[in-house]
Amino acid sequence: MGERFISADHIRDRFSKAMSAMYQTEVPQYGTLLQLVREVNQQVLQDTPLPLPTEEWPAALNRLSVERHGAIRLGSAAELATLRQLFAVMGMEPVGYYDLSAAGVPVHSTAFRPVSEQALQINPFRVFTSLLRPELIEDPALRQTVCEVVAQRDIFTPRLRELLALWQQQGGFDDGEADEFVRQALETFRWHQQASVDLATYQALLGQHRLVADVACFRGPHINHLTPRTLDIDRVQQLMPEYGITPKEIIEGPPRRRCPILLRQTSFKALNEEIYFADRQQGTHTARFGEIEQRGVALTRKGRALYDRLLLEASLEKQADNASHQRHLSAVFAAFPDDDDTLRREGLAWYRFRRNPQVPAEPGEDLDALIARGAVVAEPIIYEDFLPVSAAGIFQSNLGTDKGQVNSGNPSQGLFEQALGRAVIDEFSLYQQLQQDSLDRLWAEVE
Ligand code: OOG
Ligand code: NI
Repeated sequence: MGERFISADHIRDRFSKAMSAMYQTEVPQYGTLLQLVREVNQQVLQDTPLPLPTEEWPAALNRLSVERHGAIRLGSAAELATLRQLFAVMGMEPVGYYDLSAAGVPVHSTAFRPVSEQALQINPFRVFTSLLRPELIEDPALRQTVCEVVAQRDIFTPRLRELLALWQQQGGFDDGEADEFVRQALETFRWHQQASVDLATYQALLGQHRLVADVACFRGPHINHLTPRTLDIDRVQQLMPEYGITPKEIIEGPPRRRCPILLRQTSFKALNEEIYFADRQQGTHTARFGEIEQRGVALTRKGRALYDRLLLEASLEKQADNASHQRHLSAVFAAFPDDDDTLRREGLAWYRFRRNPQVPAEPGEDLDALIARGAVVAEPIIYEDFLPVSAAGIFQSNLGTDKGQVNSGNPSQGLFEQALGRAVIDEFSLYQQLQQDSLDRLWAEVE
């Protein structure tokens, strides 16, 4: 890349900040939530310093302060294919395949995100991107209406399409082009108070499935939430009402633990917003909400299988409120080791290894011995992805209890990848590579 080009990581950083600023003006409660998360994170950091060498604090704190994910829902393969190019400009690649039809939601999804360690450190911005599956809409007439209204819209500005072509040609953007790209890209994610269909069509689609109406009735795939990362989700959940925000009842994901795993999430319910329809009638639509999350160590396939099994076991017994849900979850998850040493030795979670220069390494020592003597520190590799069961819980808390009529539980990764125009990256291979890279560096240092 020529020197005049701005790096993909910095374009992503600009974009995520512009998106956050836009969403704060669109949904003021999101701004309040950011403030609350900032305060709680500061408190946690005062009480427990980061478990990292001090020279790495500034980068870690910067990452924490910019860290967010967003979510959008697309209507067609063509939209997804162009969106993939838009995200590629920002170094965001499709990672993972999520089948939400299992939860009665007629979409399947991936997460666009940076993948290298360095890129994640600069700004780990991710966008959970869902694609509507019209084949799961049972009523043929409604299915046709959806496909028609989606085919008629262009969710990208003409200038954005020009900029994407320019980027392909040049292989990058200079400072001015990068700024213009960010401005144009933002337009795709903006909220539209005007629906592109009349009230009757909206209501028909709503009757099929709320999400179908959300995808098909607007000119663009408005960002439906942005999620900051907190270091103590239980505390934020508890404080939300004091800040005038009503959280959803249950915190999704694993229970609170000494060694946090995967990710825990909670949200506040979607706003009821005024909409003007194409036939000038007025109505309301609920789509946009707020969410927070706490991230822990990434699990191996073996660890993930154990997580899935315990989560299923816990779900067999429904609990009345969050406190009893969390107590019950903790009891079931007693079967999941809760110290880094066991998690690592049993191959349940991924770690990054680093030399501790204060303790000399003896020749010929293996990893366990080096760690036991403190010559090497095993640091959890953070989970950067999503959890389909949690996502389904968040979808459902916003969609209400009516699940809508869709055929459920048939993943179709092949169809998704065909629409995307490439294969999604397997998230486990990324974590494995991060761990292996750190081991290679370690042995190069020790030997
Ligand atoms: C996406 C929900 C998934 C998460 O954090 O699991 C998600 C949506 O509602 O479109 O964002
Ligand atoms: Ni989310």
